[in-house]
Amino acid sequence: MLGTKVKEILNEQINKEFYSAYLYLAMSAHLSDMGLYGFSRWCEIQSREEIDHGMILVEYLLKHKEKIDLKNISSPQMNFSSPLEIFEQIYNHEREITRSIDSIAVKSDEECDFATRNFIDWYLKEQIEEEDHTLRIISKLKAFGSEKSSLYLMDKELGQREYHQSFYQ
Ligand code: OFO
Repeated sequence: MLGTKVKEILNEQINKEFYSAYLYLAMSAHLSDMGLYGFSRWCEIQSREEIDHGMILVEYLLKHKEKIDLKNISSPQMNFSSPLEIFEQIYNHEREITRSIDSIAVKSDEECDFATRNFIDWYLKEQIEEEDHTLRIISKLKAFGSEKSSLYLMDKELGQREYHQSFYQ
């Protein structure tokens, strides 16, 4: 049986993951409008991964015979000024998600819900990767992003990203 508070914050986390998917989709659409199709693809794939993250939480709750509470998803910001602004926002957003995952780990410990404490490790690792990838892109944008030819090459590189469905094992 899962902890009472843990169940609540897992349901809140489902909402945050689906909101993240919305946010990445908005960014992807904006980048596509700017003609940066590789950046756009990167964000679109991230949006799909966020849906997977939400679904893994749903499946986890269902496996434990717990109730799913699907809350409203807010509209994300739709307009941005530059790829650098977008990736800085992504980094800040992912830092907040990390804090939110950390608080699930803390709650699981407080409620002696060791199943969830173990489960949430997968998300903690995922956050380390996401923050790292985003910071690398920000560093490159800061170093070369003002040159059109470099931006073109970065766009090509980010466009190579492939979608792999995320699974919790
Ligand atoms: Fe952006 O990561 Fe989900 O959890």
